[in-house]
Amino acid sequence: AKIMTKPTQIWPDDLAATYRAKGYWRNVTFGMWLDEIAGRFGPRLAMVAGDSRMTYAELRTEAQRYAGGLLASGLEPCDRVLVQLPNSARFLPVVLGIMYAGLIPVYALPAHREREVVHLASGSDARAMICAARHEGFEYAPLARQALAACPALKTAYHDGPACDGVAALDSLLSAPLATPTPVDPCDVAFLQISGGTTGFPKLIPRTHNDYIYSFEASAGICGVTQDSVFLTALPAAHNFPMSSPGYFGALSVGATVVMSLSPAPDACFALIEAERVTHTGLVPPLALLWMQAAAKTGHDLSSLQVLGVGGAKFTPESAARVRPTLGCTLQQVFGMAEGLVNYTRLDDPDEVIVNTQGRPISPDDEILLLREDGTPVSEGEPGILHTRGPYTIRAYYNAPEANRRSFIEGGYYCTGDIVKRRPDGYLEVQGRSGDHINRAGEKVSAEEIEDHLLAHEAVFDAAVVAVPDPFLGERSCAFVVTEEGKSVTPPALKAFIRARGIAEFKVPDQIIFTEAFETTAVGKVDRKSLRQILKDKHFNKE
Ligand code: J2J
Repeated sequence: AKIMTKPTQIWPDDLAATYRAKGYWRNVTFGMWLDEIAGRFGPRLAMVAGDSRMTYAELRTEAQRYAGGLLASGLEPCDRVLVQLPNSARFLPVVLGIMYAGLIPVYALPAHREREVVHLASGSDARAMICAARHEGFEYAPLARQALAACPALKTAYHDGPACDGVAALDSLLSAPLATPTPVDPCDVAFLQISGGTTGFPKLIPRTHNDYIYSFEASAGICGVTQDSVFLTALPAAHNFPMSSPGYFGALSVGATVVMSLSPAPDACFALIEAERVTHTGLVPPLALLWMQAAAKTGHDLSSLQVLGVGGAKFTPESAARVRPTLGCTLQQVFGMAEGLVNYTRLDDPDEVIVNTQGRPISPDDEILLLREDGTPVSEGEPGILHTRGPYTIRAYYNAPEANRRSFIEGGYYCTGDIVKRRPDGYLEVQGRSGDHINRAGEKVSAEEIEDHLLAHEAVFDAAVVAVPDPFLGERSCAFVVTEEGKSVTPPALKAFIRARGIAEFKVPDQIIFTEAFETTAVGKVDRKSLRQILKDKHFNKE
């Protein structure tokens, strides 16, 4: 029997009425939105990806053909479709086609492997999945077969290649175009995204048409994206940052051109910047550092670049100050999250603000609370844990009652876990975080999830994973491991074991330290959070 737990996202009536009255929620679905932009910008260039160049009209037709094929395959409105595509020419037509058909994309990263894909597919009851044939040396068909075998609700997998052994060709979905979008409620969930998360099980983030369209349309304005802009998608397109801050959706909403790069590396991107006269892009701090280094010796003309958004992890003031001198463009700091709230420095802010802060919220109706550990508000200027609610911040994760009790407080505020200071001018400075994850070059890795993988090894008695400052990655992961008595394992063997469990490479610990039995304090056993802190202090914070 088909499982029908339709994802929802509900704001209280009074707030919803306010968001509507103030025009944040336009009551437009992604399907209607695609019709809108195709109507307004039809003959303009919408997308460049490899050899493919598509106008807005062509992008819509291509999406309509996927939509027609998906519905002809037997999928019904609200069914979930897992998408695991790199930044190829397929990405936009496929995800827009899914939404045009009234279906719900579930975004996986190309770096995800069996564990993550199965978790996402089963957690969302996905009925179909669409993946690449090959990307960065990895074949996706075997992964798709593993997912089909592990997830009973998952009936069909398509890959971007010829049909093979249980996996259909993505091209087989290109059929008669669906003339009009399948009607869905703009308050319904448009897609599901994976959260970085601090628990062992990544949660699913349900974003609605209304809230998301507001977030990227408002972002396009704040980021200075216009019809004449060219936006480069350098980061993996499934991430919220390149999707919406302002992202390819923000760019398309104003008639700009979106350029897709299969790699965020300077050589690939610099060539595209020069060839397509790219004006806007977004990067995580380690990539921004790499680009600044490479710009000094590049032969490519980067003069078209106007705005570089940097976010996902803290960008130090020293690095921030080097953006204009090295890349010749304006830096825009972006402090956002897939759960909603996005803060930007404004393009006309003084350098001091651009260099030292992570910006202020998109919306006047983004409400911010800075609380102490005990839940009381901090006094003016004191750092606190950021809680927020607003017109595009979720009120709950999908199907996760326990996580929801931990992550949302009275009034529906989302607890970001970020420790933030608010300046008198309203700008935020990110100081740290209270949750136990590793922010590895912008990818969030849950300590608990990796500990569980380590514990699965027969020689591992106990494990604790911590974040360690890293000059390039921002943070790297270090696993402290206590072995079973009489057993041993080498770090490379343990890494190989973790990798073989089928997880994204960025989750494999960067460093492994074997240690004696974990300390317990005089009063007894400590909780895992304190244990991680004790280990970290002992090994890395030696003065
Ligand atoms: C410090 N920490 C930051 C920043 C995010 C735009 C930009 C980023 C994301 C993103 C996003 C930070 N300085 N400038 O979705 O739309 C950390 C915080 C935050 C977490 C969210 C967007 N920018 N962070 O990174 O869902 O800890 O979204 O809570 O991946 O990244 O991670 P994620």
